[in-house]
Amino acid sequence: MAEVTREHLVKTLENIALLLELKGENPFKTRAYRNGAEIVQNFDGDIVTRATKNDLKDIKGFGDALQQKLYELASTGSLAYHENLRAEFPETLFELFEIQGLGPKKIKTVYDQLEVDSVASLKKACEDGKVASLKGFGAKTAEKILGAIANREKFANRFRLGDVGPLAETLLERLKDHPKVSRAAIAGSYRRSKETLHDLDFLVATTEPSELTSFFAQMPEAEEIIVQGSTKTTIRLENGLQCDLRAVSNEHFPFALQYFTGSKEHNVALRSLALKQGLSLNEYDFTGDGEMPEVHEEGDIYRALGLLFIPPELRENRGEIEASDQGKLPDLIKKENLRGTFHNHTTASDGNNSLLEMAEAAHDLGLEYLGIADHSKASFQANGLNELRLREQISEIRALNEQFDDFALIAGSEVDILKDGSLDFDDDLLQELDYCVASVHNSFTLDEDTMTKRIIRAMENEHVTMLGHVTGRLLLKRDPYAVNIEKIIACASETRTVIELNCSPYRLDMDWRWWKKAREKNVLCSINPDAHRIEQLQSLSYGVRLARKGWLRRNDVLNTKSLKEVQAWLALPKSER
Ligand code: DGT
Ligand code: CA
Ligand code: CA
Ligand code: ZN
Repeated sequence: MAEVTREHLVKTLENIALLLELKGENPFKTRAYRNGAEIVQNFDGDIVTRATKNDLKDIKGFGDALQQKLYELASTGSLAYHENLRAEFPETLFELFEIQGLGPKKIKTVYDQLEVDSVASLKKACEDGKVASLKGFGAKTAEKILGAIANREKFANRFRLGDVGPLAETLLERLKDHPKVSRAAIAGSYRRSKETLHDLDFLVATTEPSELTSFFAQMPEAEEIIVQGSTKTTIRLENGLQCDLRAVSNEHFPFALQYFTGSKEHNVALRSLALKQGLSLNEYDFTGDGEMPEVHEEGDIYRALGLLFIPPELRENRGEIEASDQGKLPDLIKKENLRGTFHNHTTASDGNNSLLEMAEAAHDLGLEYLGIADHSKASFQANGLNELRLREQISEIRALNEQFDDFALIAGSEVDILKDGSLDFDDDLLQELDYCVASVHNSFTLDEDTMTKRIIRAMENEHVTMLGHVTGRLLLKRDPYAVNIEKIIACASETRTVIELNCSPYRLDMDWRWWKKAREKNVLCSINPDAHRIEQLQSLSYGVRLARKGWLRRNDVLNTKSLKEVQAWLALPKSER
């Protein structure tokens, strides 16, 4: 049985509510499940353990039926009632829930009246004008639905870096452990640390290529073999992710690694540089007249062209070849440089671990400090803290800090930027905090100018240390809201406001393409996990990868400062930072 999490409980209850709505069941029943989902979401304590022990009686809002279902779900990992409900509908119908802006009411209408039961049939019904003529729909809605379908197609077959990371590394280790493999790597967009990827490009050096391609195709994770050849094979994993394996000789390995790491644009530029020097570069070799440079590893290829080694993250043809040529490549930040981190949640708002658990986990990772930033009261759906609860949390943090000797919690808040750019707490309270992250969590549809002014107003506040998840994007899920990043960076520079690099695999926001510009304007970055449970502190490593991709060095990142340094820095007025 897979580990049951709070999210699993919440999602199942919400899904039941949706299915009941589709069936046209009475609204009270539907609401009971939706309320139940909310209670589970916000419960202050270990709800999963309680449910596993059927110890839910004294929790307000759970009827007997709901308690029984949570018990079954938590203790067995599945719920017969839910499975049965699902079985009443065609499996493809559930695709419709992935279409943004299409709620259960609308799904029910198209299902009942047009017999739409898949994305394909919905698309057709929109194109035929049938959706537009439905009561309560209209041409505008039909058009929006088509847009959302196009979006879904655009996102299809792409994967978030953080979601594929653990499995990618497991498969790589397996290849490295194979006795016939002398070197192995993952090339492609994964090695370049792109935020989303289409497929993984494994590479091995071996004297037995066909043995390796069959080994790869026969791994238990391979759901389907798409191509199997003697030097190249492509498989599909259970989640749909494709993996290429190329098996090459040890001599060709550096060339293959360079070539298949890409990007294509970087390779094109590199090849034309080589041609100017009379060398032709391909995925196997240098060729040309005269003596060829000796190449044992990838770095030798760059050296042969008179360049310094270019870290894979920078290979996007965005100035890295020129910088390498001029000896001006940045000395990129490393994971070990991080001394602490900011923006983390606890059970006080929508997190899953207590202050102490979060502190211990951060300490175990070798960090010297952990900035707490639970939600503020306007984020009621995330159980945001009001003034009283925040003040209690500040005291609790101060008390805990008395117990630690080589570690400190830093008291903060993820304060909502309200629609007009004012903050959810007044200055008196913000002043009591050690730091503050300001974030947008609602009114996403403002036009660019209004949104930009809204955020700028927040950054102008003396107590706003940093700006959280700048664009609100959720990778492969929700587009960024409209905001002028150039102006945000200029304002961050003037007001000495830090910009966060949110490490959640869904966010990785601000986008890596902007960090070089921010750095040129002396804007500091804070690499923040936005952790809602202790395990999510691990996503710091993705943050570092994206920071590297954004050309950031150690000194460009606030949380490379030691605890003492960061405390001194926080004590300065913004203008002196
Ligand atoms: P993606 O879409 O996330 O899989 O991105 P990549 O960069 O991993 O792309 P992929 O898997 O198609 O190819 C891996 C690398 O192989 C790519 O970054 C550069 C190299 N490559 C592939 N096709 C070409 C090509 O037509 N010309 C050149 N110069 N390089 C190529
Ligand atoms: Ca790839
Ligand atoms: Ca590929
Ligand atoms: Zn947030």
